Amino acid sequence: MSQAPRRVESLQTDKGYVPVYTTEIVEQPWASYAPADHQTWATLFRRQREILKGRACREFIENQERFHMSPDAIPRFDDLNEVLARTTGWQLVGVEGLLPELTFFDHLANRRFPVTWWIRRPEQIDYIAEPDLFHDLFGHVPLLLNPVFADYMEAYGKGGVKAHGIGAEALVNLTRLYWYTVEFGLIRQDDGLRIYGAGIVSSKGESIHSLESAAPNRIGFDLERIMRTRYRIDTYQKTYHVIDSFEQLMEATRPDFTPIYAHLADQPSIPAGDLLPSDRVLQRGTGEGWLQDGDV
Ligand code: HBI
Ligand code: FE
Repeated sequence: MSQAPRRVESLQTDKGYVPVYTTEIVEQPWASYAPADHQTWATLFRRQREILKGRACREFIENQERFHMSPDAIPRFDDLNEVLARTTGWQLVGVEGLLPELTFFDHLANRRFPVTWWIRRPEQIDYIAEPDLFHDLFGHVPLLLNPVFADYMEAYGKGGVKAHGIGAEALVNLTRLYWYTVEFGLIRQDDGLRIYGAGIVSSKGESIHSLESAAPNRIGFDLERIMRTRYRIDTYQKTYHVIDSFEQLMEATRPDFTPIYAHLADQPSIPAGDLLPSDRVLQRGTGEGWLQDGDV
């Protein structure tokens, strides 16, 4: 049994945290999780599943069931990988935390999803700035069973590897796309507006805010508009982008992005809370509670 890894604490600052940025793969030390770790998983799992009834897209809940995810214990990566291997071919790999972008893109391009091996401490149960095991496993993994979304994630990774060769502007555009879809995306389904973004489904407050608050804008998905839209890391989103289907997302990422980056290079970025006359507006937000600085 390899020595259980020890969590490398990232530097917590008043601006959030300084990512550790490691690249190596870490075996999930399932046997060394403490009872408190399983209890944290159970508390977060039960709370989010309750809040997400009627709020998460149907594929999200269905796929958690297919993975047999439960509050009883932190899922084993090996068990989840068996399900993934016989469905969409994705595999989970344990990591310490945030990866350098190119490493992250390369994993996605090869159908490997990096999952942080440690779970937040009890005192961090309501909020943790960096992605922990709960965010990755509970939030990101279920949709990897959806064939179209699984294809999108691979295409995104391949696009990221290419963008890394093109330059920083292309990377910013691509990071915004990930942010407003994979992390904070909404989808319009026949029973109404639903959540698919991992950053939302793993957050108690934002699961409610994203769908029910009058404060944020909600606009129809537009690839180039998203790539120009700045975002905030430390608060709820000012604007949520709504897709009509995962097929729409996959179709949007089929073309080569190189000409899109060139076309966007001389267009100004869009502040996170602004609306454009060309937007398909589902809700014009009141902007209540917005901070006026700090979007990237
Ligand atoms: N690393 N482990 C991990 N998980 C992420 O979601 C992640 C990352 N590195 C970079 C990153 N996300 C974002 O910058 C992507 O937009 C690339
Ligand atoms: Fe994430």
